[in-house]
Amino acid sequence: MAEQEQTEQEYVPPKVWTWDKESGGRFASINRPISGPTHDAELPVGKHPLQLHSLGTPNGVKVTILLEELLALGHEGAEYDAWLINIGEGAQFSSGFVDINPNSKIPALLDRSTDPHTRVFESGAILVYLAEKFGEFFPTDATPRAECMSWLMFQMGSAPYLGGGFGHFYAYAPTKIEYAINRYAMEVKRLIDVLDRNLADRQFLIGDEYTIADMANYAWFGACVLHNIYEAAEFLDAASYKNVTRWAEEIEARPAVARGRRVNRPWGDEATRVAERHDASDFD
Ligand SMILES: N[C@@H](CCC(=O)N[C@@H](CS)C(=O)NCC(=O)O)C(=O)O
Repeated sequence: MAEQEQTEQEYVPPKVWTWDKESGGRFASINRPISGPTHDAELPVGKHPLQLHSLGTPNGVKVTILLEELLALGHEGAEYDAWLINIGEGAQFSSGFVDINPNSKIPALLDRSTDPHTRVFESGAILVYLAEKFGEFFPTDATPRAECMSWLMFQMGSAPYLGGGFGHFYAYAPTKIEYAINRYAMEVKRLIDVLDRNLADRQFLIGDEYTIADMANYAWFGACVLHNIYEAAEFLDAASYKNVTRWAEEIEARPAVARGRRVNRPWGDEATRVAERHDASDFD
């Protein structure tokens, strides 16, 4: 620890940063300071209009939960092919993937039912696109719509603190840096408390209606309070957020949510994995 503190104190940033060594943290091998493709490869195309290229992380499951909810309501046009993008192997840097997401992050969607085809990247944008396309889970009246958009953007803005900040420094960084862990633990606890207070007298984030804002926030904060993400539930005292826990449990009990959580998940219990989804029968 003393050695670690000393190293941090001794580091004097150079005038111009250069990429001369890997950070050593988990996932370091896929981090680069430049964007764009690393190799040529086409994306596969399935039989449905909606082609999702993703992985079952919190950002990925937001979209598969919405698609399964839409299908549960009978929207046949929401049938989709979910292809696996293995980010650990750099599949997000293929030329085909970069064509639909220049930011090389899952999830990315291609809607082939439109002319020209519509590409959508950023999970929040995909949720809004699909909710508008099918007229579900996104209120049309201005006031609840603004409330829904506000909680959706709250989630989009907080994921980098929860994942990129807290998760990275608590679970993935090569050394435990007290300053960084304190900074992000403080912010993450504050964010969960924002949700907890809002949910004290609301069933869902905007009130009585279940929306895309719930799906997005559940994917990340539900993982915090129900699934010990980053193995930090005890550290963050997640159980103390009673309203968030009640809300997350209610969402998780929905059959469409259970299906959405299984898609593009090549890890975990073999009986429940659905690495790629092309048909409802893939869940059998
Ligand atoms: N703001 C983006 C974040 C997406 C994101 O960070 N995806 C991660 C997996 S959860 C990823 O693809 N990482 C690959 C990489 O960083 O190279 C969104 O919400 O869609």
